[in-house]
Amino acid sequence: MMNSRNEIPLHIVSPLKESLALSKLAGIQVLMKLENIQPVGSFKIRGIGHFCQELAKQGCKKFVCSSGGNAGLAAAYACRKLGLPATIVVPECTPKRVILKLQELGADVVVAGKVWDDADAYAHRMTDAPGSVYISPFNHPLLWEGHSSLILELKDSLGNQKPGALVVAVGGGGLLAGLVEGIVKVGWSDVPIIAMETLGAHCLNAALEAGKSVSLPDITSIAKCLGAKTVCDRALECARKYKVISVTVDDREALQAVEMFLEDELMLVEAACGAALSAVYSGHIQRLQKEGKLEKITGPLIMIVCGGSSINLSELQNFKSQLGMV
Ligand code: PLV
Repeated sequence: MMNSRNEIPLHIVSPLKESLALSKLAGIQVLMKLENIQPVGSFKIRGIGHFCQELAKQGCKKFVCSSGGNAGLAAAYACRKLGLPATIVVPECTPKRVILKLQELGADVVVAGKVWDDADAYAHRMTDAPGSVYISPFNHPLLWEGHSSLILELKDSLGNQKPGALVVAVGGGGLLAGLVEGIVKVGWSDVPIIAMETLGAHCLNAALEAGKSVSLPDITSIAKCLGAKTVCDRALECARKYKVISVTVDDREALQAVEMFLEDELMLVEAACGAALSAVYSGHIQRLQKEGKLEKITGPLIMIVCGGSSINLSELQNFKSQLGMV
């Protein structure tokens, strides 16, 4: 997506590729939108890159971003490209490796609080004083506009074909809000979106059940990058207004999906992304159709492979033993 000044975006046009393994399991064609190969490993650069470019144009000189990891990496990368300083505030559960990556990108890193919400409160305090701009990992119209570029690309790739459904992981709901913005822009607003969360990070599901915005008491899922206690209002509004189907999975399903995806596609993604993949690996798509909650899918199923850098093989092993899977 080119913005008003025709600057080159900081994200890449990601490949759209069929997964034979996922298609076989789902019984319909599954196309993967490979956001895991974006600069710094996730879709986040779409929204955050756009946000930082726009605010830099307005004269902002310094950014502070709270993050579970991936938004911070995107912010650090964007600021490096723009030649501006970035401070990233992450919770204590953030792996050392991610902190090192952030520092290698030239960012200052502050570790504050147990979960993302605590780090976020700290980042807000840091930006109370004038001079630096707060970046939310998911809650800003510029982020949603940036994320909507994913759908514009999809439209280019698919031509006249319309997706049967989209599958997406939900944390604070920024990606979901961006996808909805995109489908409205291209005239696909009737395409169902399967919104996947892990239990213990299921803030959208909890809000939909309660019929209003609610906060989870704690984040207990291993998918820390889905770990916002409260979903953003815009995502909740989108979930009510459009065909969004909320599904929760447990950590084991998400991790199993990560492992199977590694075997099938030779790509390693975070548990946050495993939550989305488990829609097929755990048979939720088929179940929803059987239960009549999802209409018959006529076009390809688009799996948003959101990615994530907070994982390596030894961490995957650690999570497996933590969950009694070895
Ligand atoms: N992660 C945010 C929020 O964390 C972050 O700070 O990085 N998939 C991956 C790999 C992610 O990193 C995230 C968000 C999501 C999915 C969910 O996106 P969202 O928050 O826009 O729904 C607390």
